[in-house]
Amino acid sequence: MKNKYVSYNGSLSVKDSNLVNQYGETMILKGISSHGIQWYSHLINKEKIERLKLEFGINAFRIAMYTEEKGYIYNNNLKEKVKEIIDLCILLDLYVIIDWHILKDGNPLLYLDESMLFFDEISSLYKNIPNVIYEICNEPNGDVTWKKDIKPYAEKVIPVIRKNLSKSIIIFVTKHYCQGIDTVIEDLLGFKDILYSLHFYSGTHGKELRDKLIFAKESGVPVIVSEFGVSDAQTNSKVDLEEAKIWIELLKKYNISLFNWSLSDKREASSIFVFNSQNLSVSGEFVKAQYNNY
Ligand code: IDC
Repeated sequence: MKNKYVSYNGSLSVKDSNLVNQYGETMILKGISSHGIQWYSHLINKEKIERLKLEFGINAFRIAMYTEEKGYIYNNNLKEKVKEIIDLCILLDLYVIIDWHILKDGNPLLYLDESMLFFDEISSLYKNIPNVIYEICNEPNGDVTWKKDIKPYAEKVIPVIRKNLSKSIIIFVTKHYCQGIDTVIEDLLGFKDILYSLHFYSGTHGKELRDKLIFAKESGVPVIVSEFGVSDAQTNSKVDLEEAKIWIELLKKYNISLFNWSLSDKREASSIFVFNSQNLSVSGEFVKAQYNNY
């Protein structure tokens, strides 16, 4: 990879089980995820994103658009915010993930119609723009299964995007908060250029989930870590940097793209900034150091 930005790498695709650029060279996306844009979009501006580019060396950004919790379902104006951030990322030569951030709404089928309309509009608007990557679902959870709910959702939404543009990376989930990377191999989607997401929080997820990742990679599953935190997943109250290091070493071994949660200064361990400040938190400093070495 001569240069990590969009102007060089162009339109991405999946070859064998790896992410590649327009020349077929291995490609790694190194990014930060926003926090929920219904709460923290004031932090997403040119100055901050340029700072992340310079200090963390990111070449990608993820826009977390929650559906519930005062998210898109209740406030369609968030779509305008999404477009603004996409345009900013285009200006800064970055890849950008649009994340349909289901969470409390554990079943992606709940807002299927809204999702189809949203992705139809966005993918037709950004048809010829190689920057944009579509993450059509964040983390399914609760009483849902791959066969009954999760896969059928993908089979409805992906064709909507593909009708507007034949190429572009689409990120799809694995079951139970993206912890099921070892089981997708049994029933892969029948579409090209799909990356399957694994999410980890180093204070909660350790060797057991890493073993699933190793199994998936060795079986030829294309994987992306579209969200990880160096804190625990539930209380988000303290970091676990030792475990995070082991994780990042493993991702490096397989050239896996990764997105850190999150660009915020909320009083929680995974925020990259200290509460109410522009100073990097313990998590922020750690991720910055790791990224500069990734
Ligand atoms: C958390 C935020 C927190 C917010 C909560 C809303 O950090 O401030 O109140 O969502 O429900 C995930 C989710 C991500 C979570 C994060 C940490 O994708 O939305 O963010 N997490 O709990 N999966 C595992 C952990």
